[in-house]
Amino acid sequence: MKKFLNLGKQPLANKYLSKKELSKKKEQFYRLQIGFDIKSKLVSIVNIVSSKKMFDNKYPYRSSMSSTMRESFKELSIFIKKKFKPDLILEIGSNDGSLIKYFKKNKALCIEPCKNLAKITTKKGYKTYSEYWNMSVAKKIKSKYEKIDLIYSANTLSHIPNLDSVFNSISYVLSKNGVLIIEDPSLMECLKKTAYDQFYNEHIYVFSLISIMNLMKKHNLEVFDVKKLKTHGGSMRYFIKRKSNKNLRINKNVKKYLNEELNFKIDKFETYIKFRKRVEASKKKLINIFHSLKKRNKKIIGYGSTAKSVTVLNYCKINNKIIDYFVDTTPDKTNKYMPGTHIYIKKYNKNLLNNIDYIFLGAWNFKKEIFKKEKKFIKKGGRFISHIPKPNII
Ligand code: JHZ
Repeated sequence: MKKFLNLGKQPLANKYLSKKELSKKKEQFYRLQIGFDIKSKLVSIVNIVSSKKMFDNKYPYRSSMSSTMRESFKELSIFIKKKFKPDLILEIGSNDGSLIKYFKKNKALCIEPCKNLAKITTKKGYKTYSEYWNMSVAKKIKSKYEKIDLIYSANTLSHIPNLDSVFNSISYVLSKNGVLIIEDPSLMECLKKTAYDQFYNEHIYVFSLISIMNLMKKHNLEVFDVKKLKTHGGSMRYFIKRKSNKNLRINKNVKKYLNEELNFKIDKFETYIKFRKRVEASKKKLINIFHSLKKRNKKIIGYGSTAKSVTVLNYCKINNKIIDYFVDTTPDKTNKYMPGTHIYIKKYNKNLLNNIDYIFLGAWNFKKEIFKKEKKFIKKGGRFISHIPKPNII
């Protein structure tokens, strides 16, 4: 693996601190470097933090916090039922049940290692295994359920270190003609938008179609369709089947998107060196914007205390002296402090936007949704700061 980016020492993105934890000053930092594997074309972080440290019984992120994601899961559930008519669906990384709630309880299984989240789907009546996805839980499932004909996993497989174990376990439980659907942020979109904040300790990988295809070859699986999504700043949904399954034809999108990636030189190391240069320029520009606004005594807050903004703010050293507070709707993030920068997070309430000059768009991936919601702030002359695709005031 060849390293191409160093994002410095970073705290764990979803470890929001309570006042007590803040005073203990025991926060842990990890070097965040990114590399490119010349052979497999896989982009991944270099130092991997153990899953247990990141995905515990207090994991705060909830996939149901935006209407964009709620809508995306609803649409997908309709599509899955119509197209694949699964008798039993298994979701790996079910979070708070935003997708699984559209399936009947006796036709769905959940895997969710974070106990606080697993409790939510269990309470709603879904059989939930609160375990990390691996062969041991796959064996448990296979011994109870004979035929799993659809496996779905969004924004989860990119968080698991051992991909061979991930796909061996999937292959073990997936029925002969079963379908695997995975979706994760798209590497090409990340590179195009200079969205270096897609890298944090949880995101061990940022997948491309080419890297997924190479991986699938090792497991006798193959991508038979790909869909581009607008979610999470640009994601890819991969539809995968066993190579031996000839019932499903390979859609021409696979070749088309693969060619797009190759034309973009996603398989060449030089692309990543250019990306690094854009990241460094982006850092300089963002720091300049914040400092010049602060010199003019402007009041700045943040909107959406995302994992992504933890990377940006720590990399650019923008702390609680520059951003007064963040607003967020997530119950387990509010009344806490952002990792590393210690910016306070307040429970969202539109009055918190009064008398604010600038808002840093931590959740830039929900720009459309947020701008629609905050029309009043914009009408009153309030402006947003975004670092995507280039640091700017909008
Ligand atoms: P959002 C997380 O990343 C972590 P993050 C994880 N590792 C991952 O892979 C991706 O998700 C998928 C808030 N918000 O989705 C809610 C408002 O307050 O971009 C969230 O805290 N008001 C699992 O954290 C945050 O913004 C709003 O109106 O980068 C969005 O977080 C909206 C729309 C959002 O993921």
